[in-house]
Amino acid sequence: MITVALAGKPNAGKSTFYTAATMADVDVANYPFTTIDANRGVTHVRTECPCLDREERCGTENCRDGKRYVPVELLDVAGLVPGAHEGKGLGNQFLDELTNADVVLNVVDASGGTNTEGEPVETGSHDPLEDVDFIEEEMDLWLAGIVTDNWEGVERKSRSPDFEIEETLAELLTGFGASEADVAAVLRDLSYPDDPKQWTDDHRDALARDVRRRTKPIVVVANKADIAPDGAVDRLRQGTDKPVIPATADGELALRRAAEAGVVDYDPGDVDFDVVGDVSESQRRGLDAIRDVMADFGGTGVQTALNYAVYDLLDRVTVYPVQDASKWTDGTGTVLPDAFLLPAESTPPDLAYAVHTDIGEGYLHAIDARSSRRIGESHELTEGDVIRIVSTAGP
Ligand SMILES: Nc1nc2c(ncn2[C@@H]2O[C@H](COP(=O)(O)OP(=O)(O)O)[C@@H](O)[C@H]2O)c(=O)[nH]1
Ligand SMILES: [Mg+2]
Repeated sequence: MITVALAGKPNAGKSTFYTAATMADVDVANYPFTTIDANRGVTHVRTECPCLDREERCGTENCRDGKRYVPVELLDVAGLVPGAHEGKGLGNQFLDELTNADVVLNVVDASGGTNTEGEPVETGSHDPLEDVDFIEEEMDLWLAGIVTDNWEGVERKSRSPDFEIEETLAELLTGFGASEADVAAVLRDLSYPDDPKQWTDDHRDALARDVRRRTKPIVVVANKADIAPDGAVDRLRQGTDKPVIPATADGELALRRAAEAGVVDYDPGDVDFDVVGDVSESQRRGLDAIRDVMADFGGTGVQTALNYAVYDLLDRVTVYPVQDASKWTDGTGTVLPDAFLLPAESTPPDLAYAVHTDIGEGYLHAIDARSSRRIGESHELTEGDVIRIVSTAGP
C-alpha cells in the first residue's frame, strides 16, 4: 500500500489531519510532542468509480454513490523542530519514521500562530514559509549524515574488483526507500569522482538531497487556512516551488464527526455539505464558518492534499481487476471489489503482479472489460480501467 506521511512542526495540525482522515482517536492537543509514537492508519484517496458508467452503483463499502475511496496508509509522524537531525526534540526517531513514506505532506500552520519550536503564538506573528523549508532541510541533513557515517564502508568496498558504486550506494540508501534505479538516476545527473576516496561532503550532500527529492516528494498543506490572515496562502504559494494546498483539518474533523452523528450529509472530498439533523445555534454558526472556508478553498483541503500526493506527485492511476468481464465482479459476485493504485504507464502484467505474484507469473492475456477486447502486454493502463487478467494461476 502507498504510505503518506504527515510531517511538520508540533501544533501545525498533523494529528487533527490524521484523526479526520482516518477517523481514529489520537491525542489532539496544544502540547508539543503529544504524539510520541508514529500513528499508522488507513485513509483513502477519492476518485470516480467506474460504476458511474453502468446503470447501477456498485455498492461496495468503498464506493459511495460513485465516489470511490481507495485505501492508502497514513502516518502521523510526531512533530519536527529545527535541529531534529542532530537529535533535537525527539529528532532522529521522527526522521526514522519518515523512511517508510512514499510521499510527505508537510503540514504548516498557515495562520502563523505557531513559532519555530511549535509553541502557540499570536496569529500572524510567525512566517510559515520558514516551516516549508526546514522540514526538507532536516530530511536532507539527516540523510547526508547517514551517507557520511557509512562512507568508510563504501571506500572499503571500492577496493573489491567487482565494486559498483551504484549498487553499493543503493544498498546504503534502500533503508530510506531508494531503489537501485533511483540511485542510478540520481548519479546520472550528478558529477562525482569514480573513486569514493575523492568524494567530498559536497558530493555526499548533493547525493542525499537528490535521492530525498526523488524518493520523498513533498506537498505543503497550508493548514489552519480558516484562521489565516488574508493573503497568507498566496504568500506561501509565491514563496515556494512546492505545491501548496490550503486546508482546515479542524473543519474536516468537525464535518466527519457531524456526518457520523447523522447531522450533516458530507462525504470526504465534497466541496460542500447539507445539514440534515437538528443542530444548536452555536453548532450552526460553527458549520456556517466551515462552509465559508470551503467555498473559498474548494473544500476542506484534506482530501485534496491526499489526492494531490498520490495522483499528481506519485503519478498513480486507479485500476480495477475483475474476474467476470461482463458483470465486473469477482468470484463471489461483488462488483468492482478491488482498486489498485499503479504507477502511470503500468501494463496488464504489472497489474497481474500487483494482484498476486502467482497471477503475474502465470499471466496469459488481459481483457478490457469496457470494450470486452483483448489488450496487449504493453498496453498502458489508464485511470478507471476495469481489467480481467487471464492467468494459468487464476480462474
Ligand atoms: N483553527 C484551526 N485550528 C486547528 C486546525 N487544525 C488543527 N488545529 C488546532 O491546532 C492545535 C494543534 O493540533 P494538533 O493536531 O494536535 O497538532 P500536531 O502537533 O501537529 O499534531 C489543536 O488545538 C487543534 O485543534 C485548523 O485547521 N484550524
Ligand atoms: Mg500530534
